[in-house]
Amino acid sequence: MQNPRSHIVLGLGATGLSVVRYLCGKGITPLVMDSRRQPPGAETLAAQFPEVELISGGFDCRYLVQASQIIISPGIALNTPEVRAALDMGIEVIGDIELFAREIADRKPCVIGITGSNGKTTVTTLVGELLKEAGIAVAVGGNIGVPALDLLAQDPAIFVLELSSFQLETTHSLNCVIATCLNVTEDHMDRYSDMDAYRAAKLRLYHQSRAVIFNRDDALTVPTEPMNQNSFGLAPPELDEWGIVDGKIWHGQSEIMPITDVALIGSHNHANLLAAMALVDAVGVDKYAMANVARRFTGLPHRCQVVGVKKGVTYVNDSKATNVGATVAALDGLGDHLGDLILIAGGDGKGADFSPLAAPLAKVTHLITLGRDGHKIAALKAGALSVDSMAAAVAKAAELAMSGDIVLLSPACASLDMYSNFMARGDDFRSQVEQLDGE
Ligand code: UMA
Ligand code: ADP
Repeated sequence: MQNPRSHIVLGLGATGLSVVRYLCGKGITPLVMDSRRQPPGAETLAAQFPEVELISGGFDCRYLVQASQIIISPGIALNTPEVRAALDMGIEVIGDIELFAREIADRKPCVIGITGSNGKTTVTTLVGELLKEAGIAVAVGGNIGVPALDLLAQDPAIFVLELSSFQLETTHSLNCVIATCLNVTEDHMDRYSDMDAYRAAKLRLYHQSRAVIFNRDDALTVPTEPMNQNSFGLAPPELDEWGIVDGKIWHGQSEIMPITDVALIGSHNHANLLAAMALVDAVGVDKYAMANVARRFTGLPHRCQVVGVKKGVTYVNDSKATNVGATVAALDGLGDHLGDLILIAGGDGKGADFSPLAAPLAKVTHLITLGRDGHKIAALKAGALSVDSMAAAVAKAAELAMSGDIVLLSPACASLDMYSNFMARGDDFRSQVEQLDGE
């Protein structure tokens, strides 16, 4: 009989539950531990897997050091003392993506892997849409929301996985058909000792892929050793690269489409589109399918998405810009637009250094700030206006804007000082825009 504590699932939540489902499906009953007193998923676990024991409110080292395998959730750091103790004893500690990789190891490579600091969800979704357009059966998951192991039931031709640095730390044998690291900018510094460690976690993906696509405009994405590589970037391409020439997307010597036909806005999103095209090219998607999707994919909610045009003013919701890097990208991406740019920013800054915003703020004609740390952003630009609600911010922006201008909500901050999450903040912005006069 199986030792009931040979497999320990560390962390419940979405990942832990998917691991329990997978292991129980294989006839293995794991022990689950979570440091939280009431971990999310506990009720589901009790209802669907009454035979699985859950220890909550802490990790019990006595069991951990006797396990044969520990499957750790991405939200738990590998240097947690109890986990370190198990690692020091030589016990295998892996993540859900590694279990997934082992399950599909006998198949020919069938995973497209996507990582990066910003743009992962956009590119992952785009890749899924491009494959569907080409008639390829696809399952999309990972950090984007559906745990990878839950995708196995769908048995598609291609799995598209959004992968966080946390997930990559505990993944060793993914064997992607192709993979990308879109960009590397500061994030999750509470989990990493420095940028090198964060970057190294991301670039682990390259070593688990037959071919890699890097970003020519971001030196930190360039592979550190020779491999089967190609690149995307906003400048003209050389050889077989992906890039832009005179307002048109090109793949090497082949013209794909004019940028004016692309529904996504902002040059960072055009970079995302190039990355997605480069990835699906490797599995045989043709340029007609690429152009069809690019013409209709307007982006995901809350990520530089146009939510209305009123009196000729375009309103853009980028509420997902919860870090400085994302707002810098939005300003760089939209800053070359001909009309004025009016920015609404601020919220819970999570202790971030806002100084990288100073230079891109030169592209902004009017800055309107709100939220707990709005004043820190306001201090970077003379004449900034401070308001105390989204309604006031949108009303002020509408008063200042003229036909041809863009009003951008891109807070560079988390929303938690004023909203339950970034979606609620973006929804408030959209509803204030909808209430403005004009078509
Ligand atoms: N936690 C504890 N104790 C535990 C286990 C978790 O305190 O014992 C905390 C973690 O510190 C974290 C939270 O619980 O704050 C959630 O962690 P988790 O590992 O249980 O998360 P899951 O519910 O399994 O969701 C995870 C990803 N979350 C994280 O990596 C934090 C989800 O990405 C992902 O969609 C899901 O697996 C399916 O793959 C979310 C995310 O925020 C969107 N990711 C980060 C990001 O995108 O920046 C990396
Ligand atoms: P992720 O899944 O990596 O968080 P998203 O696609 O959800 O990425 O976008 C998150 C934020 O980053 C949004 O504000 C979006 O406008 C911005 N963003 C999207 N693509 C890029 C990019 N290539 N570079 C920088 N910022 C980006």
